Amino acid sequence: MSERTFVMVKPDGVQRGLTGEIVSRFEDRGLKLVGAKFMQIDQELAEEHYGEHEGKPFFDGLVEFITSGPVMAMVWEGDDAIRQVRRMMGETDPADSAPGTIRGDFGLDLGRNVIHGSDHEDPGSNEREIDLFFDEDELVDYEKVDEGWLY
Ligand code: RTP
Ligand code: MG
Repeated sequence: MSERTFVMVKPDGVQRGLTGEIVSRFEDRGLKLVGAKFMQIDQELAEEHYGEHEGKPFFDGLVEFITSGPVMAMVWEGDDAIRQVRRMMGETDPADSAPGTIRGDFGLDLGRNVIHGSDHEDPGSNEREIDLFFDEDELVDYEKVDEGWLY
């Protein structure tokens, strides 16, 4: 089933110049980019985005990190996109992530793990995150020239 997922290159990924590499991986996988925004997240947005983790010991550090520099916020579309992106990302901790995954290839540690993707185990998190970061008119509906071969 075609669906949309929210993906973000975190401040460490942007600072290290990994944005293009990460975009390339999703393009190569056949996913379709339908929205992108280069931005810096403020405290309020960070606390809402990571609201599920409020009260946990790592919450304040997580908010501080995600607001520490620009991010590339994106929406990608394709069949089973939420789970496919999570598989391409690897595990939360880069140390547990297989080589070939984004966190397995580039992540440094649990905090600096380069990328965020909507949680496929939390239904609706994709739509909630997309709504949080994008207005409806910032998402682009279009067909790829090679429709039939790609999503
Ligand atoms: P994300 O939301 O950023 O895509 O990461 P995730 O789904 O793989 O992991 P999640 O459980 O949602 O945690 C969000 C971020 O919080 C940091 N974290 N630290 N025990 C800890 O110290 C701990 N657990 C999680 C990670 O940076 C994780 O990406
Ligand atoms: Mg998460």
